[in-house]
Amino acid sequence: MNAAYLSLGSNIGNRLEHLKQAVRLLHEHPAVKVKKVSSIYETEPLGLTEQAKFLNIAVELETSLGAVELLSACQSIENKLGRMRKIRWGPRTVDLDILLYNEQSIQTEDLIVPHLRMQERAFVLVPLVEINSEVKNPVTGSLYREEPAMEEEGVILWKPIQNAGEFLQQD
Ligand code: A4P
Ligand code: MG
Repeated sequence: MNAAYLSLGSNIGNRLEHLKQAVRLLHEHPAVKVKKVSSIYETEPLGLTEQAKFLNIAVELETSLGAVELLSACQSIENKLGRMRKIRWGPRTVDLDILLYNEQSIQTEDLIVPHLRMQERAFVLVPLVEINSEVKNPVTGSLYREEPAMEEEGVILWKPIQNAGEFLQQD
């Protein structure tokens, strides 16, 4: 079995519903088990700032999929939930990024793990560290909770979540 961490974000329409559907589809995948879901954070848009605020979460998965297969599974969930792949860094119904896959460093044309910009983004780090405060950058060995970006503003706790079951059941 492999352990993976994902970051999910949505800033269009019913943001919570999009995140819930994405987590549900992950969980329904026969080769994926959702182990943990972070609290839900409302975050200021980064990159293209003239867009709506995001809801962001992190999830921990157990999966028998290889990293590239996991990326395909994430992309098919994005497509199913109607993501329009038009504007880089632009608005999206739901975006699923692979942050970490075991303790591997992967660099192919389509997949880079650890995710390239994760250590600079509070909207990625805060939910990730909430579900695992000991998680480290597999390349540098540094703890993500000690990254300076953890202290940045613009990441507000929107709804606390205790466990994956609670996340999937709430309205
Ligand atoms: N790709 C390479 N590595 C990975 C990986 N580890 N996980 C490739 C997922 N995809 C990976 O991604 C572009 C390509 O990245 C894919 O084809 C895949 O092969 P995309 O999802 O199609 O496009 P994108 O998401 O628009 O671009 P990018 O560069 O991934 O943007 P980011 O970095 O994901 O930024 N602000 C807040 N507050 N919250 C957010 O969630 N998200 C973004 C998107 C910008 N600002 C945000 C948020
Ligand atoms: Mg992305």
